[in-house]
Amino acid sequence: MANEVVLLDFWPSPFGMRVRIALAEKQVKYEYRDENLRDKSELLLKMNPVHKKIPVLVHNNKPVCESLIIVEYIDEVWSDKYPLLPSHPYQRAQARFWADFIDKKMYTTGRSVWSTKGAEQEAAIRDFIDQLKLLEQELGNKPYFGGDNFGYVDLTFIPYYSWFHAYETLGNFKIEESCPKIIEWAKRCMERESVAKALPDQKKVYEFVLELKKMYGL
Ligand code: GS8
Repeated sequence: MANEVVLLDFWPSPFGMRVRIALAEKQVKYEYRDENLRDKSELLLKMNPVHKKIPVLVHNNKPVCESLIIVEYIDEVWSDKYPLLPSHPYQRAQARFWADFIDKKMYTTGRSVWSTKGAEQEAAIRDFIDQLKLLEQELGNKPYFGGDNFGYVDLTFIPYYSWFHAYETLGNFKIEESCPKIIEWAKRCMERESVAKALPDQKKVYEFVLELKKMYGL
């Protein structure tokens, strides 16, 4: 089977970064298309008519949508390469549980951190730190959420590291003070080529968040 792979993405998207990391871990060659989300391409609207969101993986002209579903698809299609999900059903269920937790919480809480002020922002920061502490507890003394190997939960969570500087600067707090092990883990992940190449520079994301704030009049 020919493998024509196109990724519709947007560079600061933590959801897109997950897919970039997965494709890199599997050594899949693909065409990267950065979308303008203010003026979406015909291809994006055709490939994701339901949500009209990136990322979309177009594999041999067929779309797969939603980042975590895309990552699982990649793991199944390129099953001969570096495994992302654990093979044991119980461990797979646990990995999906934490990926789902990250998916439900990080983006929205992170957004509250950079988009609010005063007491509302203080509450958002507390919430954000509480979530990181839960994740830190789950990590324990393991090098990765996946144990000895970088895997599905690591790949789901690490994209937010590129947003940490924006959260910290706009919220005036330091993640490392409350969650040092999360920062150690993030730095360990950044040593992987797949991660280092997929994540944009933290300063660039910060500039992007400033633009977003201006755009939304915050
Ligand atoms: C979220 C994708 C998403 O929010 C996933 O893939 O996991 N649950 C989905 N994509 C955003 C860009 S990142 O903030 C997007 O495409 N937004 C365009 C829009 O809402 O119009």
